[in-house]
Amino acid sequence: MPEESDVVDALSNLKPLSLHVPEPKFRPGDAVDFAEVAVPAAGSVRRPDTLAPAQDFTDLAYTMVRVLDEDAQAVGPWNPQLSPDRLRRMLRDMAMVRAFDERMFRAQRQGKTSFYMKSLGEEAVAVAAAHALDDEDMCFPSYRQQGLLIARGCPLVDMMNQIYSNTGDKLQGKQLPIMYSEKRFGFFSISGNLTTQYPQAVGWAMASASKGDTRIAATWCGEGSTAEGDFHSALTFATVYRAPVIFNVVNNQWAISSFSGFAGAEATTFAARAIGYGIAGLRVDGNDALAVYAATAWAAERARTNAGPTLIEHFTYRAEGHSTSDDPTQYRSAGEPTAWPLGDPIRRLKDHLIAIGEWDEDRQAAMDREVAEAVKTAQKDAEKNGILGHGLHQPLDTLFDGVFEEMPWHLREQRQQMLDEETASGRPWARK
Ligand SMILES: Cc1ncc(C[n+]2csc(CCOP(=O)(O)OP(=O)(O)O)c2C)c(N)n1
Ligand SMILES: [Mg+2]
Repeated sequence: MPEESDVVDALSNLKPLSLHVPEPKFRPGDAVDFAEVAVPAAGSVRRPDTLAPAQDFTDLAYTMVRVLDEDAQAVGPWNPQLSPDRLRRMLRDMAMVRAFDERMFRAQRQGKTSFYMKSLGEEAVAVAAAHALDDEDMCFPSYRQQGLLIARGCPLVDMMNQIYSNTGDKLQGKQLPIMYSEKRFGFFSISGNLTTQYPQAVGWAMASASKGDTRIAATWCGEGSTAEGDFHSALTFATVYRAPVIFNVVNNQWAISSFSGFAGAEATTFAARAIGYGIAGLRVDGNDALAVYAATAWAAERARTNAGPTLIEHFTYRAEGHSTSDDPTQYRSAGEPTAWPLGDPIRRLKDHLIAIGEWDEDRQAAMDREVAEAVKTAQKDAEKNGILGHGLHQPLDTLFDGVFEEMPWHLREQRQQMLDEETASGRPWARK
């Protein structure tokens, strides 16, 4: 038996332990060079059968499905062979998202709303997915998939009313601006609590399957959000029951001011999270609308034929701040967005349409004018219902509506007390 003092002596010969703390490559003021980001050639990745067992193509979690090549041609086995009409509609939807973002960002800066979040540079992720899914499929998005609503035809005025929390807001001002809820468009209520949508999507998909329905679920979260426990419990349920669900991880490199390394990106890819669960994993060029479309269509077919869930990592870049409350110049180099090696998703699809003789610069310019005009007109209409601080809010007592089917006695009392106080104060909020 060694003496206790012998053990202490032996340990004292070891090197002290140390922690690895990830550090982003570039900070404000640094020159940016993304040469270390591996970008495989378009068309170089094989496309397995949608019924193949997940363990047969684990390599796809470490490469990148890409369709659009350097000459803007669509190449390789993942080319979804879309009609020019479909390509033009996807292009227009992405342009509409960008125009909408631009205008609502400005509205926030003008004090018309308290908050906004752009999806600049990530438009293909939501828009191409919406085109590849059936309209009846159920989406469980995060706050950066406004492209789903726009591609599914949600009226812009309805989205703006929600952003302004005005009298036209069907959510009665109960949700933070941009946290839409649109049952009509298969768009589940956005939650500010990251990744809660993942287990909800799995539950919905399991219910769809257990009822013998044909609809599948798709959900989205950011790469930072994969660190949440909900992400992992959702994947466990999904693999056990082979739930018909598509998990999208939007790896836009940043989670507010935390870079992707803090969610595990230094050690492996986010698509590789699928492997430990025995789920199909694909890693996709998120700025290539055709690759996003193809991967989503592949995963949808897999889910719809009961072959199980798929996790898709969309490799992209958040070209703007996290939200209007963020200032990215404080923590990352201003050179990053322009140096990003995968380019701009709208420009790439536009170049492709031009390369195949189905588009030109004049039509692009006309389309840009047309979407900007549509957004402007919708904004005028929405502002008739009120903007922040201009009186036309939801009546104060709607605060209590739409939560309980039968309002409990103590809330009825509180509501009455509030109305009495408002009436006594002579302020114009109270409805009755
Ligand atoms: C459970 C929880 N933790 C923290 C936050 C604060 N928060 C809001 S967004 C965000 C960053 C998320 O980054 P990511 O998942 O990469 O998505 P992205 O914003 O890049 O699309 C954080 C930390 C939150 N809303 N909920
Ligand atoms: Mg992110």
